Amino acid sequence: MSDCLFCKIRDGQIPAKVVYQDDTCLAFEDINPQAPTHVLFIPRKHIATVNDVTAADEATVGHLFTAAAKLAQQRGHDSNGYRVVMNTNRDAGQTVFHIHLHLLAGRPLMWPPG
Ligand code: D5M
Repeated sequence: MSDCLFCKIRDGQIPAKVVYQDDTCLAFEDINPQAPTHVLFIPRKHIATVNDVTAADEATVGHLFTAAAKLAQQRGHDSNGYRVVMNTNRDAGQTVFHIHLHLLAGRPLMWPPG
């Protein structure tokens, strides 16, 4: 999608600190980190919100979780713990309409999140 911020990061038109990429997804540091580790995992395919995920996208979306878990393990967060979250629409505070899995770790994370 031409005016999507994360599509532009995917295409290299906007810089980002990319920490992982493969044929299905891209992961980069959040510009406004809320924890010592705050990485966003996006599918290469543009999907605006979780409401737009179809059965055909299940492997793609599942892949975001395995990629995030792998990075969490590489950074040593698997034993202390981490959070993966995907915000959807206004009440959840979604601001970029290309789905992204937040990986947050490196400090105790409050629950409920607010
Ligand atoms: O999360 C959207 C997230 O995207 C939010 O944590 C900031 C982050 N963001 C916004 N612009 C950039 C750029 N240019 N690089 C890296 N990260 C960025 P949401 O769940 O939609 O509220």
